[in-house]
Amino acid sequence: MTERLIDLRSDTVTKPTPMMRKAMAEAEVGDDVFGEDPTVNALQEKVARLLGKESAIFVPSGTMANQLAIKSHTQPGDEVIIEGTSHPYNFEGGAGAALSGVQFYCLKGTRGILDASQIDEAIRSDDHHFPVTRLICLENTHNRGGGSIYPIEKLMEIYRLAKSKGLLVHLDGARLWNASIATGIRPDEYAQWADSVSVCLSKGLGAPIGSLVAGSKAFIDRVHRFRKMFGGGMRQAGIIAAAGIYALDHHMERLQEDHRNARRLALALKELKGISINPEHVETNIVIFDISKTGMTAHEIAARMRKSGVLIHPISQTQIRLVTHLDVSSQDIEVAIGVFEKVLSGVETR
Ligand code: TLP
Repeated sequence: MTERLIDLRSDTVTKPTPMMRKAMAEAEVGDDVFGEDPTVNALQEKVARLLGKESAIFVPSGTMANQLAIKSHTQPGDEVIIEGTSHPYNFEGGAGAALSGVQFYCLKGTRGILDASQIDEAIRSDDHHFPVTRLICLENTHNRGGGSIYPIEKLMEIYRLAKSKGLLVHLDGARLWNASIATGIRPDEYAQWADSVSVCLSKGLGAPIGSLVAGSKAFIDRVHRFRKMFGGGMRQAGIIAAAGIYALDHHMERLQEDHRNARRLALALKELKGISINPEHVETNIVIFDISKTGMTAHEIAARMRKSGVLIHPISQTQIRLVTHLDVSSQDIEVAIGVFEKVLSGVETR
């Protein structure tokens, strides 16, 4: 048997549980391109309800969800205001430019979080020299911000600003569930401050695949057309939608455990020589920290950790990201902390 690895690279690495696989195997299915898959329809209705939107549509990935939203909200040449470390701008292969022909206006957030006043300054005036500002894209929780949570008042202010200027707001809510469980603010309370929301089932919720975009009925009709164009129309997709329904019903509340594990990791890392981290900044399941004073690169540390069975994600020469999830227990976290202590035991500086 191969040695079991503790995989802290991402919450996308989870494997479906036996009960989830059972739900998938037993799912009623039909051809979803004809709108005839009862399980996909049930998932779409469930997520629309959870987000307080008229309609939702199932798509294969978070990237497709975000890009369909951008495509459906904009015209080529439009400008999209976004935070500079955000997922749609950095980690979606340049899709905004390639598929929608939009240009991004990047702002610098505090751990990914923007203020309405910053956005206000970035909105273009009505001048033929300028691109047309059309859309504001936000991310909650913010991945590169270290799983940071958008304060709901800020979302409200930004949405009100957008409406006063005739702009649209899209929320990348790949980990909106984490924000909701951490704060007790319901997903629909967050979603009311956006015209469209994308959510993922394949991150902390532990489904193997699947995301949704939610919004008004007219907007989702437009997304549906582009989903077909992008090749995202799926057939007996109830098999994977069933995993999503199972995940929403059974894996939501337990996100608290992931948040506790992330906090425990952060507190332990803070005690290690050469590591800089503020555990107060760890609000959900993502832990990002700086290793520049260890005398090693992030990749060297990752290689040493891997030899002892712990996988971590170097996100730059000097920064490492850890993500807690369904497939790492609190015991695994203690083992991972022990391995960090061993790998960093020779570090002199602090
Ligand atoms: N994030 C992945 C990687 O792509 C970096 C991860 O390991 O965190 N929005 C946000 C905020 C995301 O974090 C991700 C995935 C996506 C969208 C895209 O989702 P997928 O991978 O399903 O296309």
